[in-house]
Amino acid sequence: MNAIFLVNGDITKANVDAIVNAANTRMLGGGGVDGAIHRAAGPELLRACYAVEEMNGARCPWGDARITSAGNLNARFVIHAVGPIYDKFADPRAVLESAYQRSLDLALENGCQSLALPAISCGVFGYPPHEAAEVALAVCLREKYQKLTMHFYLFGDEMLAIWQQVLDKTAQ
Ligand code: AR6
Repeated sequence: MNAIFLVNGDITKANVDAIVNAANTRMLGGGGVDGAIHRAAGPELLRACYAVEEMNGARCPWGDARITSAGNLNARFVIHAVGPIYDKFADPRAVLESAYQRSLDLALENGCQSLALPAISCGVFGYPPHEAAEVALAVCLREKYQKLTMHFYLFGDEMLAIWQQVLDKTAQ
């Protein structure tokens, strides 16, 4: 059984091998969890992001992820994942699924055992939280990821309750 824990809290306080960030394609910080992660990590994280190869202004395509060092965070890595803007994609579910999958693959490839993850796309990008929880947890429950310990950091009681409900249903 894959180890998935749900926390109501600030992901920048996580003590894990890698913290997953809900980034955008430029990967140079922003608002929401991205802004909080960059503030807590300090300028080393921004420098590490600038060093990621860029193509036409994008360091990370939609539905993909990139890994960097983590600056002052209590983690070895930050994994920058780019989820969909819900209203801009014909199939946002596939893009969100891919963003989580690529993040977990990068974690495995880099020898991580523990991860902290946010509700990617559930803020500014407007993804409905119930559907997002179904997508995220289905990926995390795959056999391929059973060696990972995954801590979802969710902001607020309402968000936590939604994810708990979906986890209880999915993990049966
Ligand atoms: N810890 C855990 N969760 C948080 C934190 C935190 N410190 N801060 C916010 N959240 P969002 P997105 C929750 O908007 O929708 C940025 O500008 C938040 O309540 O951060 O993927 C990027 O640069 C919500 O549930 O990410 C992109 O441009 C969830 O994290 C864009 O926003 C995700 O909300 C990405 O939008």
